[in-house]
Amino acid sequence: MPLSLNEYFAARRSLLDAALSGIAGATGAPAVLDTALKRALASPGKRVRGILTIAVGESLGLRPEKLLDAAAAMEMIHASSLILDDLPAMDDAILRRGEPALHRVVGEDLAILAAVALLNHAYGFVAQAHASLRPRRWPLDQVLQRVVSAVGWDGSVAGESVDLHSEGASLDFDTLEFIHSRKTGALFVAAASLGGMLANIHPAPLQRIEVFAKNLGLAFQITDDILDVVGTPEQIGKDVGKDEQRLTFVKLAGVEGARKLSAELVETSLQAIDGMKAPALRDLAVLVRDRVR
Ligand code: GRG
Repeated sequence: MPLSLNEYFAARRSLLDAALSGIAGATGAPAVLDTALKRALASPGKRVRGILTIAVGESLGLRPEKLLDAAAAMEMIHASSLILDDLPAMDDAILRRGEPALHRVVGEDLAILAAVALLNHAYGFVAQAHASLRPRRWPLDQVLQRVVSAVGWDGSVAGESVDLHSEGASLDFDTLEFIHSRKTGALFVAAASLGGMLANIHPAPLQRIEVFAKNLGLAFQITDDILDVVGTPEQIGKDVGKDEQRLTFVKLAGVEGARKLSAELVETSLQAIDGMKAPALRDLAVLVRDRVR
């Protein structure tokens, strides 16, 4: 019998949590850094990006266990971006995942070093996943390039830099799309592409999966903006009202307008995979549409 929606995500999330705790238990880092890494890897994220990697690979016939290195890599990249984003020089956050932000526990120096270490080793895990799965159509350089550009100066880092320096920029859809498709959407696209490439996907369906993930990532970010306004720290596990200085979809369209936009993007993402045998991806889109944390 197929697993129900929540059972599927709970089951994949616990596989992934176990993989991350295995990584945390074997870093070999000096004790001071190891403490920071363990905290970062164990903190209770939703694991959406890693589950996206698993769900795409699984829809193409790979067993979830085969996708854990790649999924862990995506979560390590995401964790490093959260640590950096929370620093006083960026968002100056107090709370993350219901716990004090990492720099408030281990200090800014070790938090930065942990973020750099996680990001660095994430690429190692992508390479390891590629070596064990050997997808014929996708050589390692192409797989790595997808991840590199999602993170680097044309990806998440680009989005964050414009976001932080957006004072005076015009509040219009194109500017917001530029920031958020890079800040958040790009990692969703990389996570989905990675699962597909490791499962040896053909180029045409890969394009459709990428359209799915891009729209879903943007919808996810819009909901994040909404929760920053309507949520509470207890509910979402992080500070609220942090977006006052930033350009957000809520500022552009109001809460109801942003909700509508997010629902439309989820619809577009679902259309992109219409007819594909990927029920977990459809379920994931619905979860993103309806999420309250
Ligand atoms: C190292 C990838 C990398 C980037 C450096 C700091 C920075 C540049 C980018 C910040 C990007 C950022 C924080 C985007 C926000 C994305 C977002 C919606 C985060 C919340 O994601 P959830 O809700 O968090 O999935 P959990 O805690 O559940 O994992």
